Amino acid sequence: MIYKRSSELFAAAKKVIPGGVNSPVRAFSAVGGEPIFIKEAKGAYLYDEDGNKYIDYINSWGPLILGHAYEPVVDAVVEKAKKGTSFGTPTQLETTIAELAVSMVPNIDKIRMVNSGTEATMSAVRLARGFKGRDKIIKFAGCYHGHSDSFLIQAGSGAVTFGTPNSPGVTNGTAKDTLLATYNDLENVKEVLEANKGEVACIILEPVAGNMGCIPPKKGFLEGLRQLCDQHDVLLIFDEVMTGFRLAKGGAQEVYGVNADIVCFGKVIGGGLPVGAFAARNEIMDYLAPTGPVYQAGTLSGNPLAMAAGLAMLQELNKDAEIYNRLEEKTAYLHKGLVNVLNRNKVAHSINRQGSMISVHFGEEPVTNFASAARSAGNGKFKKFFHGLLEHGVYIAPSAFETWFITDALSYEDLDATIEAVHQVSKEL
Ligand code: KE4
Repeated sequence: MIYKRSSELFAAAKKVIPGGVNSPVRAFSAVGGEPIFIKEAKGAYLYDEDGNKYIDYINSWGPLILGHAYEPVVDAVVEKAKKGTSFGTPTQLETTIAELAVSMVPNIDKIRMVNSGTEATMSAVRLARGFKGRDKIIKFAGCYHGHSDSFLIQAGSGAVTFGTPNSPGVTNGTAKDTLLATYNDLENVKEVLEANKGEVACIILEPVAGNMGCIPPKKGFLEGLRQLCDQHDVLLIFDEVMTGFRLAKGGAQEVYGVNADIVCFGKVIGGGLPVGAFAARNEIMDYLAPTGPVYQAGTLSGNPLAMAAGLAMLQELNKDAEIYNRLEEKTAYLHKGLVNVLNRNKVAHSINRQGSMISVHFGEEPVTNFASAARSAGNGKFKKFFHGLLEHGVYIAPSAFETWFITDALSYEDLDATIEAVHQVSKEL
């Protein structure tokens, strides 16, 4: 592949944008080399500024579950834009999409729209702290909930002590209220709760982790968290920014049959435009301004243009239940093909999958938490794998800690081409 034009554009970008990107993971720092600049996209394909075509497994990090430039979404946005993009007033459209989301997702009565997944999780944690009148939260090492201060925390000295900042600019004052636990380890969560009795407002997690690669919850893990939250009077927050409207209409709550107290959304709910949201039963959501004392706000929250995209997307997902079966079948087909070629080339690997989320990990051990994901990511094979696939016209996330997102726009020919590319690349791993 020729990347001449992308390289020129990257040089220009770096002069006026930090690192040349508006979000760090796009800079290819984890895999080396320079990022490609995309000119346009349609369906399952990306077209870069040098005219190269790629089968896309990132899809803007999850939102474009039906493929790029999906016509019902594009048409809705174009029509809405002609009538104004944002008024800063209530609009009927916001009620329409809220009613649809509430009808699709179990265990929520009201939903508040925001502009990103970060805003959704940040607001959900503030609401939980305000509702419970407690300061501490528990999150899991390796789960990513966006870049608000309470989440940019790494494990503290002991397993049950408070966290420490993992970014300059995050204060120790903030970090002390974030406790770290180990994903898929209920005993550890029990320890942390016992060591902080009566001080924890909520536990927040990705019900299927997508930021350590894809890591599904072990059998009983989510149910166990629900029980622990009930025993300790703690709110359970599902960060479904990735899984919401992707794993099923009702997301992970529907798939696993476990009720969260607050659910956060992003990505798919916006159909490719900036939308995040958080939702819960009346008792909790009515604690939010202006009906309750917990403050939260946003100039462009629920703006008509983004709501038009989100509503068109949710309507498509709501009317055709077969979409989720097709996504499941395509992902299972890809999974089987990848196992075949990696085994044929004698490449030690494990593949994690849930619904249309899948990830490939190199090494012998299963990847079930952050530590095992980090060991697998550290063996250097992923870099070669990523660049080899890029050369074969397959675009996966430029980090071993990310997930592949399967879209309904992918054909079985695309999947076969991807499997063949992995076969060719893995010969050299
Ligand atoms: P945003 O603020 O980026 O919209 O959402 C934050 C967020 C919250 N929760 C989960 C589970 C998420 O995966 C994310 C964002 N995901 C990353 C990809 N791993 C976004 C990509 C990026 O940072 O550019």
